[in-house]
Amino acid sequence: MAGALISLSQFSVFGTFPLPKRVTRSMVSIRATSETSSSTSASVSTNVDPNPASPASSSSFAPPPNFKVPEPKRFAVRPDKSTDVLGASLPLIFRFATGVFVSGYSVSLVPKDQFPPGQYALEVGGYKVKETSKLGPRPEKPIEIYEFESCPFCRKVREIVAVLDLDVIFYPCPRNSPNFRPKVAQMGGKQQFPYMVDPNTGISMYESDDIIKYLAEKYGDGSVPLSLSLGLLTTLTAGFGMLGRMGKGTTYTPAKLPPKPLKLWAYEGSPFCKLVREVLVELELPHLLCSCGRGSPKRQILLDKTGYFQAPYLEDPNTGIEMFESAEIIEYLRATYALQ
Ligand SMILES: N[C@@H](CCC(=O)N[C@@H](CS)C(=O)NCC(=O)O)C(=O)O
Repeated sequence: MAGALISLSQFSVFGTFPLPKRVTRSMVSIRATSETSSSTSASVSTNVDPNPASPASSSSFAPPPNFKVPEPKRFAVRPDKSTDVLGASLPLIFRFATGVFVSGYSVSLVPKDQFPPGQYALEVGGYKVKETSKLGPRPEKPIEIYEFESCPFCRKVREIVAVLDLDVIFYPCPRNSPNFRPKVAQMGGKQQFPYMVDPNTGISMYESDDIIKYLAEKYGDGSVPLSLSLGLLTTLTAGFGMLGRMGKGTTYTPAKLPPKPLKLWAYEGSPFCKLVREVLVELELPHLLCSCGRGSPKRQILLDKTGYFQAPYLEDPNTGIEMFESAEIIEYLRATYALQ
């Protein structure tokens, strides 16, 4: 837990705008919209080469008029989203739930009345499900990954990110996108995805299997889960799993590039989180993924911060919006950032 707290405290989006604890009514808040980008977010800034799509200042972003954050509804599917959620659940089957559980995951059932109040746990009948995991060394700065949602090689890397419970800044590189695709070519010599940069070691690399091995060795116990070690079969199942989404998260939708990365509490195995990620990628919105798979100590951090745990949870330092609920997050992102 301490490790997770340390790794998160460096981000200005986390430290600068604390939410009141135990918000029970709306569980979300809207902050002032006139922030400038002069805070200490240098390590996660989205600045890229000045070009037509260079980032606008924070003050040019505002939530849609009369925007209201919704109440969280755990495991509830908005009726118009049932097909989407079903399609986004397909990888759970093809990928044997890889990306749901953090490494070393274990559970124990504790009678409800013996469970410490305020501690995160699922409730089943009269019991609390206590979930634990075993994490490796924590990176001081978030890993940076350039990728896009519908790519099976990228999915494999996102799965190990969830397994290792890593925080990652994702720089989306959908087809025809103007900013981070060219940046990858500049940095590594070609447009191939995923591409990883570890600012803690100065190491950068292409090749999903090499990235997976590197991350597991550096930030895990060195072992790669079997489901990520099967070569072509791993890649094929990652690809088949995404058929239900028909290429969503592949192509760029013209959008405004904000100066600060958004922050998304999410994990690869959650279909609700996947739907939000697709839109972040299509709009080419850089985002700090705060990994919170089953067994992640960060579930407790989000619970302490908002009084509730549910993924996805979005924090947008460009507008001050903080919210649960995938369907409404998607609408918010499109209304705030899309140009068409
Ligand atoms: N209606 C919500 C449902 C989100 C949801 O239920 N997410 C699950 C993960 S797939 C969750 O947070 N479960 C709570 C838990 O695991 O404790 C949405 O669309 O965002």
